Amino acid sequence: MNVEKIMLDLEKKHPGEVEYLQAVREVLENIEDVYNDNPQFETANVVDRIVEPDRVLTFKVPWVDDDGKVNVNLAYRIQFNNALGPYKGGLRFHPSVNLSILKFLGFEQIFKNSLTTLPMGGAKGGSDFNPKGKSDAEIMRFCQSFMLELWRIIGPETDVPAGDIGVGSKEIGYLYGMYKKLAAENTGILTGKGLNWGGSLIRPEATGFGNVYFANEMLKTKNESFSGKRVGISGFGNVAWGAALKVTELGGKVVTISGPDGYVYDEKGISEDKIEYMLELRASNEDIVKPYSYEFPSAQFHEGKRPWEEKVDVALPCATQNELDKEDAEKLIENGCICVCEGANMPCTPEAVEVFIENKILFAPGKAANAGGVATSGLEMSQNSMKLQWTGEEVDEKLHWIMSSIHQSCVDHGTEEDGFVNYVRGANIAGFLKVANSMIDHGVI
Ligand code: NDP
Ligand code: 2IT
Repeated sequence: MNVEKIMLDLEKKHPGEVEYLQAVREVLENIEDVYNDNPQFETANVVDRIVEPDRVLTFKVPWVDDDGKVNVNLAYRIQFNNALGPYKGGLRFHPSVNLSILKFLGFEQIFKNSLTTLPMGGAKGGSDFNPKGKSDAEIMRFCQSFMLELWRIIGPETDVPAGDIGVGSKEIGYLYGMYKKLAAENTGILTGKGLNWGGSLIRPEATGFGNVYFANEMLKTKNESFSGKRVGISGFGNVAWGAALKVTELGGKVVTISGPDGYVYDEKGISEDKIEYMLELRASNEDIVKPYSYEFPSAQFHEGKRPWEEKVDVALPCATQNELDKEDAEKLIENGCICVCEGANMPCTPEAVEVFIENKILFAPGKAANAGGVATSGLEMSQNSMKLQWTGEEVDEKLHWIMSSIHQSCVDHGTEEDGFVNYVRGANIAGFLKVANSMIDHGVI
């Protein structure tokens, strides 16, 4: 494989798909040696087959707002690769959604799902619909119209969607209701469901908890722990909330959260009722984190800024892609940060990742460190198939085991001669090998 040639061809075929091309380049650069050392991959031309999705469904979603006006949004489902199991991955509702962003997320999901140890392929979907400022009735009508198209290509053994940015339990409920009606069945399609109708305990917390379990494993390799550590978190959504809960439980102090409007710094620590307040903020349907500083006077709001300028020991970027750049990375290093563990998907730019790796600090990519969400979705699917519900302790124990095993895979495939663990390389190689070998087993299809 020649990475530069493949990237040139892809850039020609998919001009302007910046995020997708960024995600593909990262994987290819990291697997290049392993790929070229194993001629069976080239013989089966795995690389050309893995970088293109199996199929992309694009559809329009017409819906009526509360004023009676007819609106139209664009929507997609990218079924990327099903070598390991049914297509699996979230749905994102955000005005920035486009084909490139969903292709990057679907591509990442292949390797992430492979790392979880569970049988799941990779997919992603969503729409440029903005749930902010919409009434519940508008969100319901949008979700119903969305599912009127999507239901044709999903199913419990073919493609199982879940939430992502802008899609939480409310949206999953409306989507599930419409699917159930159309398909006339109740098999548990969609994960992240409500507890009363097939959901799993710990799924809401899972991505954040898993992220902190992973960071804890990284810290252990340096005989460190969360106890007494200052932790910077970005975002104030589902992942940021779960991470804040677990960091606090492990004795760390969360000092920042952020939104598109800026970040909040709270020297007293964001814990207990302050973490619960994050749920209110997210549910308020506003696009801002600023109200936190009115509610808790110990906090300062920094308008239009990112949290990475604060002095922290551990950074957990949990908001969105490319939210931490080279300058932010240099600032974190300058301030003595020892560990950066991605809760969001691809939150650090390639230049930022380079800074972390050059400085040999602990750095984990989202495809390994935020896999706890989809892993617990996999556990939700298992419970649905068995028609039973595990206790929260059982699910948490399995999640903990899965995160430790992902950490071990990264160590096994990413340890360099001097003992430094390159988690980016480790995660990409471990995730890729399982998928590539399965594709070869299945023949050219
Ligand atoms: P949510 O919708 O719950 O939260 C997203 C958060 O990020 C919101 O607080 C949002 O604010 C904020 N945000 C959006 N854009 C920016 C920005 N430019 N700067 C700062 N904050 C911003 O989504 P999730 O918590 O579920 O998702 C967060 C990340 O984690 C995404 O990258 C997602 O792909 C990833 N992820 C999610 C998983 C899950 O199970 N939910 C699993 C694995 C990864 P606002 O709403 O005001 O825009
Ligand atoms: O990015 C992700 O892994 C998710 N949004 C969760 C996907 C899932 O199917 O639970």
